Amino acid sequence: METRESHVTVSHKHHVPALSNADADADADAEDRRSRHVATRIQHPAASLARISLHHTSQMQRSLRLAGAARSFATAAAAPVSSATASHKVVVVGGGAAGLAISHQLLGTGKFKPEEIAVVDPAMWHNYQPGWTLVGGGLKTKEEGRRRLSSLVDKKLKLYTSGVATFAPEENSITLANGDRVGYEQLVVAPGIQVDNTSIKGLPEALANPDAPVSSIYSYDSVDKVYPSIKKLTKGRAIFTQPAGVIKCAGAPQKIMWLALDHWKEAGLYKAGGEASQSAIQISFATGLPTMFGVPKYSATLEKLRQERGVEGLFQHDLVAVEGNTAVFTRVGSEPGSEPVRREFDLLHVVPKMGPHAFVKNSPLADGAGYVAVDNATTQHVKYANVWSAGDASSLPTSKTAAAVTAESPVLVHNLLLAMQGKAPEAVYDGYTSCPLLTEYGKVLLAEFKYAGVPKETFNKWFGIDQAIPRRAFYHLKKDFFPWVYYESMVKGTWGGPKGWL
Ligand code: UQ1
Repeated sequence: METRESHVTVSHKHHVPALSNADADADADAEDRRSRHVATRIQHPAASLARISLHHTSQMQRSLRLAGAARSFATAAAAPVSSATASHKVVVVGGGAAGLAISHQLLGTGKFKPEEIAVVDPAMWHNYQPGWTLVGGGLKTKEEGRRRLSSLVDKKLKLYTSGVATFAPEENSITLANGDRVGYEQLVVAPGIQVDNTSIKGLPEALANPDAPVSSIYSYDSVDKVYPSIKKLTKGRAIFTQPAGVIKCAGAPQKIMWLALDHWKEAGLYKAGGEASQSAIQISFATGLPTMFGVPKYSATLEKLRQERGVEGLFQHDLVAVEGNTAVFTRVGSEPGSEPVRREFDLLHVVPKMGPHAFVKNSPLADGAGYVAVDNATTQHVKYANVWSAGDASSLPTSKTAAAVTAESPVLVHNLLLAMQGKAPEAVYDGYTSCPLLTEYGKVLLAEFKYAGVPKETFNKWFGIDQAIPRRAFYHLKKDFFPWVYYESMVKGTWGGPKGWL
């Protein structure tokens, strides 16, 4: 039913959305992992990141009608200058994981009247991006992880469905793509980041070509190409890439590789171990980074797995182009003008470069890299005391994940409420983030760490468990519990991640 979609590129992102109850079925025991390759549905997160999909199917049209009215999805295109200037106590830019968690946590304090808090997001869909790895592994479908954004926004919040055109922090207002100006007392900027398929030459065409064995779990459109291409491969070279630079969920590029490896192993096409070189399929991990993972503790485990499983490591290799069946990499740190490395592939899984939306990057709120410049501890803007940011769009120097949002949001909310009373921020974010890293079907290494890559393991604290060891219980957290708690609780503002329910 998902047919072609016209993408309206919008400023916003969206984020993490999620899986649903439907995935409560599934797995339980170790033995039936094969059957679990069958997609149930879930889904994806990232999708919305930077774009929105308007489905032109009749089903969609019906849904739109049911929803009341089609949204405008206006982009920054010529917008009439006009309209009433509205004003709110708090304006939250972004209806992704951070924007929804924060606006509903604020609402949940009982301190706000209807429409005193507004959410701005032109996206029709909210996606559970952490579920996209599972879709790529054939464990869920992409449709099951998304929700209509309007269905996730409490009726007591005002929802603006036009994107942001500009920020005017000196005037305490923003301008929407449709020309409306919206004023605020406090502003939360959480529109996420965008996944830039055009950052790799030839990638958009290769992804769109059903015959090209090139796919990516990083966007809604391409995520359902991943598992079929894994299943289709019976011999040859499979390359999985990770770019240099900041991406969402830095573990995902290898999660999908570990699932594919496991699939091929089960199918008798890959011999993990000393005989890997004689396998029908050869696997390479080509990453812009110098190691398997940014945190030494987990990197050690993952590097050991890589070697044991016979996966070739192409470190500091940054994919720049896809030319037919050849992947072209620049060597990170090499002299300008150096010859690129060219590798032929029979399957290529690509993670494109990512970065801030232009409307954030080109605004007075951005730091040099284009992220919203906030204090690492308080989430308050470094220059404008009534501006806050969390989630992927923020400058918070941690790994960009939904787990990070669970810890950032209560800190932001607490400090914003203090600011409304004229008080200084006191809550502190320690950089907590997490990466539930699938190492095979049925096993997850649960990386959890704070600033500077220092491990902060929830289950180690409570039960003395070393989370660098891949475990089945963590797999169920990843596959069943997180998706469930995400839609059931996190986007409603009642989930504090490792702290449990708020
Ligand atoms: C979490 O709360 C969450 O969101 C629902 C995730 O995301 C998808 C996570 O990956 C993690 C690790 C958490 C943190 C929660 C616990 C219980 C460790």
